[in-house]
Amino acid sequence: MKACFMGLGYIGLPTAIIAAKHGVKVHGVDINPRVVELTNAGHLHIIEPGMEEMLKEVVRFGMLHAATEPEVCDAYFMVVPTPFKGDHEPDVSYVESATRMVLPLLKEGDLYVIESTSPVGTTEQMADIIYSERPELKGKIYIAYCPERVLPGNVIYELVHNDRVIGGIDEPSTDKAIEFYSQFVQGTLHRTNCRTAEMCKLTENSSRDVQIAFANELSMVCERAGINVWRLIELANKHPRVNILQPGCGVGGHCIAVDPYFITAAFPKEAQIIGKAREINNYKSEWCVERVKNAMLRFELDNKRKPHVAMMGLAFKPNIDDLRESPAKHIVTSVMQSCNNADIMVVEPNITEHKVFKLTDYATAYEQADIVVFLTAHDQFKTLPWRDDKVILDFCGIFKR
Ligand code: SAJ
Repeated sequence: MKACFMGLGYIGLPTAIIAAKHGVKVHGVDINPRVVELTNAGHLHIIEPGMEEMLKEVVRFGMLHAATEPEVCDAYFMVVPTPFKGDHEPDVSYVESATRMVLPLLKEGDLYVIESTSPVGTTEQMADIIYSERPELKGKIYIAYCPERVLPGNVIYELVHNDRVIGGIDEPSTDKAIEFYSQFVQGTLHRTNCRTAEMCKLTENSSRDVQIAFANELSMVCERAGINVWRLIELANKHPRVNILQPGCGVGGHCIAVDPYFITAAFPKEAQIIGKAREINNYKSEWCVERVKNAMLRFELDNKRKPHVAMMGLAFKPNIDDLRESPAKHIVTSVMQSCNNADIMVVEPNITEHKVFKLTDYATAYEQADIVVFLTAHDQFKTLPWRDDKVILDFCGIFKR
């Protein structure tokens, strides 16, 4: 069995490596020659604990080879980005161009799978493209959708142990895809059709977005009402059927803040809560910016000098070094721009340098600042003592006060 992975990014590369480790001969394809070069040299171009050793091993044993072009295989996996175009409209052009690259290579009995997060109907759309170019393959190849669900940082474990949803364009396609994934997935492989599988991925992340929006909304209500939101949520969660998530400074990352738009773009009238949750989570970041600016003005009025401000955290969630789509980074940038680069120290303990921000050590920044703004709940910050002599804006529950 030889498999071709189109896209060697945060999901495609780890999946290709795990498949190779389980005896599948893998041909990995990326349009970026540097990614191909690094991969063939056994160097991981993404950040994922434990993955590089595995890559080195599969490359050494000749189980994984990367190139910029696909070659004849038995199974083809589309693991490319689905970004936005215009106003949050999903853009499936990468899926389409990856599909067109493998189209001439397809032969009877092959499996074609889309893993990329995709709007409902994409798998059928790609099947139409394949059959219009290769009508002789109709009913002779297997086409399915199988989204990934892994949490960055825990990919090695989750790729193998998470349950997966697999939806073919017909029953034999679902069977064939299940047969492939069962080579390395120990979680249950749940069968469905391709439209449900596409919607399932979008639903999982929208559900989390809606739940976080609820927590964020509560945090804004509670500030008005003079209630400690952290304690409130802790108490409400004592109810056996209530499980509220934690408020923060907004929702970031490349999935939860993105995928709900794939539903709202296609179903704007029906998807009311999903759309509103996106608005609330985006608004929460602007609300935080206003709070910081107001605290700085108040300090200046009271003390007749500009404050030293520490912005604690740039990553999009705790204990990672990933700044993509980070609300913390957005807040730091907005505050710096509106305050004409006043004395603002930027802290991110998980990275050593940044091309825009000059970074300060977290303990030094905490010590020197008059106003401390907690944006990302990194573990290091939780070791700091509460200080009555500082203005502390704790948007992510470091002190839960
Ligand atoms: N967040 C909160 N409050 C919370 C939990 C999270 O504000 O109580 C914020 C985080 O700070 C972050 C954002 O939400 O800014 C997203 O973080 P996350 O940990 O919820 O999710 P991701 O983006 O790292 O990964 C998600 C996962 N999906 C779900 O948990 C439903 C993961 O399983 C998916 O594979 C991934 O999206 C993806 O690729 O779709």
